[in-house]
Amino acid sequence: MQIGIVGLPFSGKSTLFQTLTKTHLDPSSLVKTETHQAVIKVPDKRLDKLTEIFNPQKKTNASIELLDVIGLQKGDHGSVQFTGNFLSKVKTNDALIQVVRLFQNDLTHLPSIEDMIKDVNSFESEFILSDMGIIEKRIQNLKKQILKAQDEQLKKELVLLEKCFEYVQNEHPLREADFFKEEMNTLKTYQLLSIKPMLIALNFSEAQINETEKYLDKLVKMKSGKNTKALAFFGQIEMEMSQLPEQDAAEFMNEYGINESALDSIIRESYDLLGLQSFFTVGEDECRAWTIKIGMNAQEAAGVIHSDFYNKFIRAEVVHYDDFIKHGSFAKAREHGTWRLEGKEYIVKDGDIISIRHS
Ligand SMILES: Nc1nc2c(ncn2[C@@H]2O[C@H](COP(=O)(O)OP(=O)(O)OP(=O)(O)O)[C@@H](O)[C@H]2O)c(=O)[nH]1
Ligand SMILES: [Mg+2]
Repeated sequence: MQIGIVGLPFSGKSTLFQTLTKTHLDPSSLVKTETHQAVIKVPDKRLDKLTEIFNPQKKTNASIELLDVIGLQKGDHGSVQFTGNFLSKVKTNDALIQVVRLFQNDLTHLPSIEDMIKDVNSFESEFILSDMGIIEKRIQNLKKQILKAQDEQLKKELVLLEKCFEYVQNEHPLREADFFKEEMNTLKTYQLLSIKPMLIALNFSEAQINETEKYLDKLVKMKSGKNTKALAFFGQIEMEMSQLPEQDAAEFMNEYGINESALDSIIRESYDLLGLQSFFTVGEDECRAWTIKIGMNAQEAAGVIHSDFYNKFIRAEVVHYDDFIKHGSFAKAREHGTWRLEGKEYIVKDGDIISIRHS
């Protein structure tokens, strides 16, 4: 899974990237022509607990690839201008985090609610405009092809694209539209932008800690459509915090009244947006969290571990994390019937501990 951090210049993208990846970028590398990329571990207290219990040689968290996307310029009237470099980085991302500056410093004024709305809208317009161009071109092409050969598949695609065109023409992002799974697969090949799930991350300074709700409420009213979420974070102090030892960071957070770190909340919201969940495999060699789409069955989940497990799947031994912890061991969980065998059609739940039986 790959998530791109986008936003206007000076909004705090690189600050958030450094917070989430717990890295420290050389200031000279923060020039606008470079894109930073890193893999982050998805924190999961359940995996930590399982590791404590099994004491394996290796612990492997689920991971997300994160991109700090650079290459944006602000146009004459405050509008955003997408560059080729920006588009090429962003179009393959599974989801986007848009950082919006709401902090003030020596160089900038304190943004108002209206400024926030303008920033979010100018970005959205650009996404929609870019998609409109792609869809329009494809529609023209399809019409030509259909004239030559009456292909039913192409006709179906044309109907789908005309529906999309109407949507963007009415200035709605495609992420809010309803598509069937098959339609989604077709649309994936176009690498559209407004279809990507979007997390809007409002970057406040710590002095505004009591004001975030006001901004968030307004934003949620304006952008309450499907596949969009919003949250507040405190870029500067959270970056400093992320570079402290864990214990000190916890005290620091307490002091500022921050309940959840940006890392935790952003990952949680991203999982939610993308319809993702985790299951675990445990053992003396490795305890590991795996990421799958909600709704995947046991055989599909086995395929995420290894394609052989998909092809040679027989059964899955399953116990939910909560039941395992409640009963304390596999044997006890079995006595209570919570550790059991499931067939390939079993729909995996978030927090299931699974062992695959294969031929
Ligand atoms: N006061 C304050 N300053 C911040 C905050 N977040 C970022 N900054 C500062 O704002 C400046 C820009 O932050 P960056 O993270 O580099 O912003 P960016 O979006 O990556 O900028 P570009 O890559 O140039 O588009 C830096 O000097 C940061 O230290 C914040 O929450 N509060
Ligand atoms: Mg930057």
